[in-house]
Order: sequence, then C-alpha cells, then structure tokens
Amino acid sequence: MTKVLVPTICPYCGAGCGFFVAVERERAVGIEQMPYHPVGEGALCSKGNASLEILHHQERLTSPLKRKDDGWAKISWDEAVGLVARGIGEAMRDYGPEKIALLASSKCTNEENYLIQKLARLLGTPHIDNCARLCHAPSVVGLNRTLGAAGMTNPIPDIANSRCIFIIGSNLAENHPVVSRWIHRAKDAGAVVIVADPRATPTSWMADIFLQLSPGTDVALLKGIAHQIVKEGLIDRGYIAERTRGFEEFEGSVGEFTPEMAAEITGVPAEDIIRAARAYASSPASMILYSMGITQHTTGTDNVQAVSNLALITGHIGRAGTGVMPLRGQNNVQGACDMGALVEFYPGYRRADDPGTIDLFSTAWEAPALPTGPGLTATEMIGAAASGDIRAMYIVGEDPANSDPSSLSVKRALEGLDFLVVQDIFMTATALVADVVLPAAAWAEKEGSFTNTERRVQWSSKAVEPPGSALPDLEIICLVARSLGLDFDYPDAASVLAEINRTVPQYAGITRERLGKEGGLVWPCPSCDHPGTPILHSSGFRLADGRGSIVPVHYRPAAEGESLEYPFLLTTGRIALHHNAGSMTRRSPSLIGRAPDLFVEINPADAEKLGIDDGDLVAVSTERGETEAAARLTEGIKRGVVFMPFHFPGTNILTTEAADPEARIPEFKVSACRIARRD
Ligand SMILES: Nc1nc2c(c(=O)[nH]1)N[C@H]1C(S)=C(S)[C@@H](COP(=O)(O)OP(=O)(O)OC[C@H]3O[C@@H](n4cnc5c(=O)[nH]c(N)nc54)[C@H](O)[C@@H]3O)O[C@H]1N2
Ligand SMILES: Nc1nc2c(c(=O)[nH]1)N[C@H]1C(S)=C(S)[C@@H](COP(=O)(O)OP(=O)(O)OC[C@H]3O[C@@H](n4cnc5c(=O)[nH]c(N)nc54)[C@H](O)[C@@H]3O)O[C@H]1N2
Ligand code: SF4
Ligand SMILES: [Mo]
Repeated sequence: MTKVLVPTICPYCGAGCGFFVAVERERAVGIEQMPYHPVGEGALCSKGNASLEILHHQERLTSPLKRKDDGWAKISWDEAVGLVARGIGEAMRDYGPEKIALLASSKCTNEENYLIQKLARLLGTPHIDNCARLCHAPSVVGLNRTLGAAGMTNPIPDIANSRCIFIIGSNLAENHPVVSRWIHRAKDAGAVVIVADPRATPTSWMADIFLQLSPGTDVALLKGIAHQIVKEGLIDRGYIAERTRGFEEFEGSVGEFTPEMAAEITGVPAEDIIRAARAYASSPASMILYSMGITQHTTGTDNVQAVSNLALITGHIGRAGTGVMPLRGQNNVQGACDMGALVEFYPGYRRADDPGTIDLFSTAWEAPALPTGPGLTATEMIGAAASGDIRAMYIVGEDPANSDPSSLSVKRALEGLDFLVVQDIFMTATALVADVVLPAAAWAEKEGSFTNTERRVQWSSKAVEPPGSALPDLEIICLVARSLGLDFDYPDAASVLAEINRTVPQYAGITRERLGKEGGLVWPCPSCDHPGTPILHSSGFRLADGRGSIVPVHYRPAAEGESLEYPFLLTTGRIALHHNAGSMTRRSPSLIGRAPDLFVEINPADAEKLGIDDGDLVAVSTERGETEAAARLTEGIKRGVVFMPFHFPGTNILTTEAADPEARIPEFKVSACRIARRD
C-alpha cells in the first residue's frame, strides 16, 4: 500500500512544531517525525502526537445546521449561506453595520484570518478581534510602547545560548513542552533558571531559583529586582545611554522599592529576590520568557512593561541568548494579530485610528468607506450583546461561552443576539446557542500558512479531505462574503497570500514559493531576497530616535482580594494534556483518558481546616457562580491560593470580568473564591 507523507503544522500551540501526516487510502493513519524542523527537531508533545484523533472523530461537524425547535436540522450550503446573509444583512439594514461583530480564529491560517478581518471591515464594522485579547493583548500594548514591536524578540532555539533564563508566569514545560527542551539544553551548558509562579509546576522543577509569589504581585517582584540591580550598579550604562530613554524617571520610581518591600507584598523572601536580580543582571546573556501568569491581570500591561524595563536597563536584548519572549498560545495567534484581526490594527499593525491606514486600505481594497477603529474588543462585544448594542455575531473557531470570564452571563448575552453564526470543527458550547452552525475543515484538511510564536511563517499542506460536506474556512468565508454582495474571488490560499505580500510589509517577501523550503521564514521579511529576521532590535528600536522606552510602573493590587466571604484566591490555567476550552482534547481518547475530570488544587493545610480530603468533591464559588470539582491536595500551591484548569465547562463560571484598563484583558489569574466540601 502506498503511504504518502504530507507536511503539516501542529494545530495546538504556538510552538509551531511540524510533522508529517501519513496518508493511506485517503485516511490519516499516522504521524512521522520531521527531524529538520527548527523548533521541534522531530519531537512532539502529547497533544501533537494525539492530534490525528480529532480528524476522523465521529462528532465532527459534517453538515451545515440550522436551529429548529427541538434541536438541529441538517441543511445545504446554499440554504446555510442564505440564512447567514439574511441574518447579518437584516442586522446591518435595521441597525447599521456597527451593530454586528466578528471573531476571527487563532486556530485558522493567516489567509483565513486576513479574509475574516477584510470581510468585517468591508461590511463596515470595526468590531473584529481574536482570542489574543484573552491572551497577549498586554504584550501588544506594552511591548509596542517600550520596544516598538510586540513579537518574541529571539528564536526558540536561541534559548540554548542564554546563560540566565528568567521564566515569569509561564508553565512552558506543560504548555509549550517542545520549547522547554531548549531550556534543558541551556541548563546542560550551565545556564541559571529562575521561575516566578504561585505554584510549583513542571517548569519550576527546572528552576535554580524559584520565586513563589502571591498571584497578582508581579509588578512588586519586578520592581524589587530592578531596585537591587540599580543599587548594585549592575545596569548597563552604555546601553542605557545609547539605546534607551526614560532611565532617570525609572530610577526614581524604583528608588524606594527595596527587596524587603517587595518581599512584604509578594511573599517571596528578600534574599531570593536579590539572588534573582544578581543572576539576571550579571550573566553575559539573559533572557526573559513570560506568558499568561503576567498578562491575564488588571495590571497585565504594567507587568509586561516591568519585564521589558529589566531587559532595557541591563542591555539584555538584541543579541543571541537575550531578549523578551512572550510565548504565544494558540497555533496561529501571532498570525491572526499580524493579519489585523484586532480592533486596534489593520493588517501589519497599522493603527485603525490613523486616517493614513484607512486611505491605504481603501485604495488597496477598492473600498471607499472603511471603518475607523478601535472597535469593541472580544469581551466588550459580549457586554454589548447583553445590552443590545451588538445584534448579530459571526464567530469563527472560538468558544467564548467556555473561554470568556463569567461564562453564565456570556451565554445569556449570546442567547440574546438576533442572529449568531458559529463556524467550528465540533459542536461547542458557543455553537449550541447559535442560529446557524457551519462545519469547517481542520488543519490537515486544508492548506495555508501559520505563524508561530517566533514569528516563523510556515506552510501546512492538505493531507486528507474534510468529513461530510465540511469546507475549509477560506471557502466558507468567501461564500458568505459573496452572498453579502462582496467580490471575494480567491481560488486558494496562495492567492490570498499574494495579496498579503502586497498589503502587509512584514510579509512582503514571504511568498508561497519561498514557504516551500524547510523551516519557513521569520518576519519581518520585507522583500523576496530578504532572509527573514530571527532577532529583533539588534540595531535599535522602531521608536523615536531608535531608542527603547523605559517606563516607570506602579504596583496596584489585583481587582479582587481575599475577604471573609471569599477567603481564597482562585488562579486558573492549563495542564499538559488538554487545550483551552477542550473541544478538541476532551474528544481525544488518549488525552481525556489520562486527564478525565475537572479538579481544584488546594494546599493540604488549607484543606485540613476545611475538612477536605484528597479526591473529595468540593464546591468552588465566587460572586459569579458555583462549580464542582475534585479536590487535589498538593504542597505545590501556596496557602490561600487554589488553582483550576479551564479545560472543562464550569471554571469560567467563576472568573471575574475585571480587565486591564488599556489592553482590556480579563483577570483570569485572580478571583476571590470560597471552597466547601460537598456532602
Ligand atoms: N497543554 C496546553 N498547552 C497550551 C494551552 C493549553 O490549553 N494546554 N494553551 C495555549 C495557549 S492559548 C496559551 S495562551 C498558552 C499559555 O501558557 P501559560 O501561560 O504557560 O499557561 P497558564 O497555565 O495559563 O499560566 C502559566 C502559569 O502562570 C501561573 N500564574 C498564575 N497566576 C500568576 C501570577 O499572578 N503571577 C505569575 N508570575 N504567575 C502566575 C500559573 O500558576 C501557571 O503555572 O499555552 C498554550 N499551550
Ligand atoms: N479561566 C481561564 N480562561 C481562559 C484562559 C485562562 O488562562 N483561564 N486563557 C484564555 C486564553 S489565553 C485563550 S487563547 C482563550 C482560548 O479561547 P478559545 O479560542 O475560545 O479556545 P479554544 O478551545 O482553543 O477554541 C478554539 C475553537 O476553534 C475550533 N477549531 C479548531 N480548528 C479549527 C479550524 O481549523 N477552523 C475552525 N473554524 N475552528 C477550529 C476548536 O474546535 C475550538 O472550538 O481562553 C481564554 N480563557
Ligand atoms: S509543543 Fe505545541 S506545537 Fe509542539 S507538538 Fe506540542 S502542542 Fe503541538
Ligand atoms: Mo491563549
């Protein structure tokens, strides 16, 4: 039997590992390694290895569906597209285009995201966003301000060249497992690893210095570290003078903020803060990796800026083994943002409130009246749906009914819409409240480019046909756009990429032909003879005078603190075997078999006071609602803090909608809660 090997990119996380899908008799029968892949070198984690389990899954959506009284009716594509055009068209006619909102998908390709945001803007609505809002919006705001670009500064394999790796608020050993291989390599060469997290995790097991801080106190920790670096003269004066601005004011802002003061707020011993400061500042090449533990806060933007301050005052940026590395989450969240599926930016990070941007795209798209942004963000859309300010939504590859905070009110808001269309590969909690559900092809059933967390753009090829009458998102978007009267004539992903080459300067040289080569290309890649740019900021910053901006930040506590009624702080996140709201991994037999239930981690001393044993069923409640979970007692979590993964429905019933004032990211990492044993 002939077996064909088709190169694809893993559909789960932003590491962007590549592998071959082995195809026999038109079915995906196995995975083969891709030893030349620059990130994974052939390695995959449990999710990557299990990814084929979702392709031929019996619960895949195989036909368009419309709601009817007692459930769902299978309908033709013609009818489905007609219903979508009518639903969206009526909302536009009756209320105006700014009453509709679209969510693009960081699971989809660059080409698909480009088309979704183009569709939104051609319809006349500025409300187009993606799940980066729940994830790295503070990096986009904070790093654009301090470094002039929000991308990860250095490639993943460059981690091995670092001599001190500071990991703050990232559990990459579980969430970017293949990236953590490069940390081991650095450690083998003698690098010091610092981890800051309220929980002991497989990542903190790699740490030489573990800073177990209270949730929401990162600004205090980072200021204490900065104070010590400045006090001991471990700053890079030459770098500060030549490459940065704002140091004097910054110096004043950390002057009083001693490690002892930071210890008081964070609960981390002052000696450890001092050790971390010395290790980070005095190594020849230090790197900071961070992720949701610092972004998902009402102080998310401040946290990010405090991180880049450390890199700028020590000059640990712009060279091999250094840099600021915001690890992107979804397989294509980087690309969705690059393509302008964000309320603040048109493609290529052109500001949506700049008349120059509007002129440029009006010409490029031959569209006389494009909307000025920023529109409503992903979470603001839900609020607007609740108040009637948004009447219709088109949601592609996202499950806000499970992944947004305070999910009971999210569901109510979505139910209140005049019209909701959801495009997914499975029936999700969000799809369950839709009027029309459109079945999409999964990654290996279509082709296109994906951009991983290092800004590496890679082509993924089609291995098998989609199930039933499911179609690639690109084709569905074109069908819908045409039925709404738009001229969306794109025969394939390559034809969309050709337009992206013309409209997104960072991608100008990233053509379909060049993506055929191993390892893809790293943007910015401004022309067809440009090799790509693996390291950012090596010759200055894309800011005034080419200087990075050091900005003072001030410590603010999280929106919710412990109270008599809610004495614990709930922090939420991930485990290695599940992905996000779980629509894929909960259906994957080899993964759900090993991690079947929702649990809550509790410190044994806290559990004893509450009469809770390991495995007991407990009720976790917050001001928003209540969820049941199995107690998992562990010394790894700080006293007074509990942790729940959000891969099962229920966790986000509990979380707060309080958000960062600038980046609008919800504070998924701190909600005050109460725990009680269920009898
Ligand atoms: N297995 C798996 N991998 C994934 C995903 C998945 O769902 N499962 N999702 C992908 C996505 S979309 C993303 S965004 C990434 C996210 O990847 P990570 O950011 O690594 O994920 P989290 O588990 O949400 O949070 C990271 C850590 O932050 C810690 N933390 C909580 N509160 C605080 C705090 O106040 N300060 C500090 N310093 N740390 C805190 C948590 O204890 C946790 O260990 O993972 C991607 N990869
Ligand atoms: N409590 C809590 N909540 C959180 C977080 C947290 O740490 N704690 N993290 C937040 C973060 S960082 C993120 S990124 C969000 C994630 O939030 P979501 O983006 O809502 O999460 P996913 O479950 O990954 O949803 C992606 C959907 O896309 C579908 N899909 C997969 N491939 C395709 C495709 O090719 N086409 C189409 N059309 N659909 C496809 C999947 O079936 C799935 O339903 O959750 C956020 N919510
Ligand atoms: S590390 Fe991420 S990209 Fe790599 S195999 Fe695992 S889930 Fe897929
Ligand atoms: Mo994410």
